[in-house]
Amino acid sequence: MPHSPKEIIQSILPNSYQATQETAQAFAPANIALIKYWGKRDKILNLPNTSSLSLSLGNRGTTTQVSQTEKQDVIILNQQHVNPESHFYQRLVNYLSYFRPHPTFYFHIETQNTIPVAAGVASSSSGFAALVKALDIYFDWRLPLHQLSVLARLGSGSACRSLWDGFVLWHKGEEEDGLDSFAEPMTLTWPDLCVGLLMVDQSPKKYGSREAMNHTVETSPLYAYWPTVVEKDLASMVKAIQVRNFSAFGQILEGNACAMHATMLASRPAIIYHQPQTLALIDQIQRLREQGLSIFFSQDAGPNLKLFFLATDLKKVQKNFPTLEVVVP
Ligand code: 2P0
Repeated sequence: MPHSPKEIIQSILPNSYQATQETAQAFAPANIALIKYWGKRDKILNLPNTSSLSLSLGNRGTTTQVSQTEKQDVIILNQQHVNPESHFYQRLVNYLSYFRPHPTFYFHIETQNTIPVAAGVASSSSGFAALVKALDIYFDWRLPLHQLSVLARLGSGSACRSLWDGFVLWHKGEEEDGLDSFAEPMTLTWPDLCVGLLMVDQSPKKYGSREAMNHTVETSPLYAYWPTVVEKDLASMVKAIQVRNFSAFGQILEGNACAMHATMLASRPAIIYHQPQTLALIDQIQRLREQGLSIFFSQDAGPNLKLFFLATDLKKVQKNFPTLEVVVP
């Protein structure tokens, strides 16, 4: 039974392959989890303890070009050469090493985010998804999307949900090798649903999500309850989307994000992503809701908020939050 990322990837890829074109390019959307992924059963394979559900952000995401170069891998992010000493470079090169057709094959990767890096939306999700899509074209593997989802997950967990538009469900899977832990699109749509980003702080996060996730699993006494919360929320969320019940959708969305942060808050020492302005905005959202405006928030591993509302309320929401960046539709 293969268990290292390299063996698992080898079991998916053809035995031998080579570049079939000079360069290949692909786009993948960023995604926001409506029901969060927080905690792994396998840290090396990024296998989650729970399933999760996300919404992709349309044309906001990452475009990546793959070609070959000599001597060492070159990575260009938003038109800037990435320093080979940096953690980002090392992480990407470590991942690329799984895909070299021979040991002295070096990659030239050029990647561009159409979502501001500072917008507080994980660019690693669209980044690894765009990369595997571009590799698939470049080497002409023609892998089914659920297998590309497995490959993307080995780069970053949430990336496995960025292979599709719309609502996407990541099945946690049961197998030790994780070949059954991939995402798939839901056949549900909701054209009126809007998402906006509310920026609080653009500086780098206090703690990276990967470390914060592991710390929560290892030290939070509330973590034992998290899988039960997710299971219930996921089932109710699917129903709310099916019948387009926005009020139920929003309550589950907000409750799930808050439960994740409560679980983190109980870690020892506590992980706190909220800043004073985050709390002020949550207070404002709750007050507006009491006044009849149907808006709800979600929060990921950072102080920024994502607002969810329906298209009919767009003008009112923009009036109350002039800095809101509307990303979907
Ligand atoms: C999510 N987050 O479901 C959750 C909610 C942040 C909060 O997935 O270690 O970068 O690469 O698997 O995917 C962020 O964590 O972590 C994340 P790794 P990832 O979107």
